[in-house]
Amino acid sequence: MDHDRSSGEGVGPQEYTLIKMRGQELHGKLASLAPKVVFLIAATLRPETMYGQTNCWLGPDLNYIAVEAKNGNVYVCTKRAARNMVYQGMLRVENKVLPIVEMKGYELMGTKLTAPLTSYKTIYTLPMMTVKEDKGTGVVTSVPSDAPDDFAALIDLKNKPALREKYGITEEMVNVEPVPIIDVPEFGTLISAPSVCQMMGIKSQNDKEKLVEAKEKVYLRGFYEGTLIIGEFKGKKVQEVKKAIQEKLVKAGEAELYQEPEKQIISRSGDECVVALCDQWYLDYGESEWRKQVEQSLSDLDTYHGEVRRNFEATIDWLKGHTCARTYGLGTRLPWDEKWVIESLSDSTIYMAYYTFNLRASGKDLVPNHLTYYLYNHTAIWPTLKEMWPTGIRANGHLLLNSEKMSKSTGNFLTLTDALDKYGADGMRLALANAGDSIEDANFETQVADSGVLRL
Ligand code: A2H
Repeated sequence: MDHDRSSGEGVGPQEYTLIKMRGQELHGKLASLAPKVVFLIAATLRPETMYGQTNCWLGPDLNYIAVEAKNGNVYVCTKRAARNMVYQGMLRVENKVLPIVEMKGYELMGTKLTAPLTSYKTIYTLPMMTVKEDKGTGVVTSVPSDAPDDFAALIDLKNKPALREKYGITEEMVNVEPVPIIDVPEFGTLISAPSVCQMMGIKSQNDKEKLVEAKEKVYLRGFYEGTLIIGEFKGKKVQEVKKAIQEKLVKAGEAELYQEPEKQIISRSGDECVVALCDQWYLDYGESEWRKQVEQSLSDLDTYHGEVRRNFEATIDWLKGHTCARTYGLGTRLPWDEKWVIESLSDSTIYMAYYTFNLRASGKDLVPNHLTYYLYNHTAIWPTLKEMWPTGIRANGHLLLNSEKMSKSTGNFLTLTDALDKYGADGMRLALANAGDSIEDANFETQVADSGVLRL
């Protein structure tokens, strides 16, 4: 749906494992939910580290809601996460977010929880200042052995009685230690996150810059070189067991899979976009015989520019099965299922066969999608008639106006007629000649047009 976005073009979905942390004794606003079973659901990218959970993090000033899941349980997370879940069919109410309770993170501090795989029978919700409202569920599981962020936030709470007091946290709740779960050759017998934090002199979650560096070190090595030293998959490489542990948790009802946009996406109607689970029609781009024909068609094609050819090659390399239809908007009806309309980048891929000379000229942003579909569709319609295949594609950069994107919605916009009225044909020619060559963006500078006219 790239064409329907005002920002976030090319942004894809990110999958998280939601770890279900079950409330043992509920206090405050959550107490009213009994006898329902309440879970705080933590979003993680590292399900294989769940053996090392010591506590759960919440942002004290973030807003949380409780919603009813499809299975009748109650889930606590941010409203934004619940909205994605609605569209993924995870909640009981299907067409909107219906909070049963709303609360601030600080109201939930010190909640007793049971979490899967960890050796701690009870873990507590504790405050972490860096939890983001716009990522995951706003509930984060803490694995201080392998996540420097978690380790730093935990030592803050251990070292600062005033911080504990502010949020009603007792010493007992932070009386946990990092559990050795992953062996990384480079760190010897040491536990990754605490040893890297110590080496780098990290004393608190406020050491933000050092933490960025520490995370790079720990995550890369832990993931690529680490071996599990605990549990059912003991002795196996982290990379090999990640998926298996995730599946096991999901099967046991201890986790769910959830997706959200990997960065914020705003639609042209101004809404924040979600990842939705929908029926779709796919075109089988990438199928090996079909792909061979497309590679043939590309080798016969004049691209005028090496970079354009390389972009086509890279696209053909990764493009597999592509969703091609939607249920709204303008476009051609899908012939075999008329409630669908062909989405705009997949539509109009054949009409160029009518070109009296066949050169296709188009924006370079269409090479990785529409123009590649265009090659695929020509070879599909005329598998044996090469004279019907495209002979030339010339890609151009985008037209910038005074170094900014031309856009009707922002007002940075100039039509051909307006420009001619303002600067005349000569001013225009000078500004265009100065605007740039090849497939780089062309920059029309009004200053050049203006001063050109005066010089003439
Ligand atoms: B990970 P990415 Cl052991 N705010 O889980 C801040 N951090 C959040 C968050 C939020 N709202 N939601 C999730 N996270 C954390 C475990 C773990 C994680 C380990 C090692 C690395 C690691 C235990 N904490 O993540 O920005 C969660 O911490 C390294 C990337 O989407 C989640 O996985 O890439 C990770 O950040 C998601 O970060």
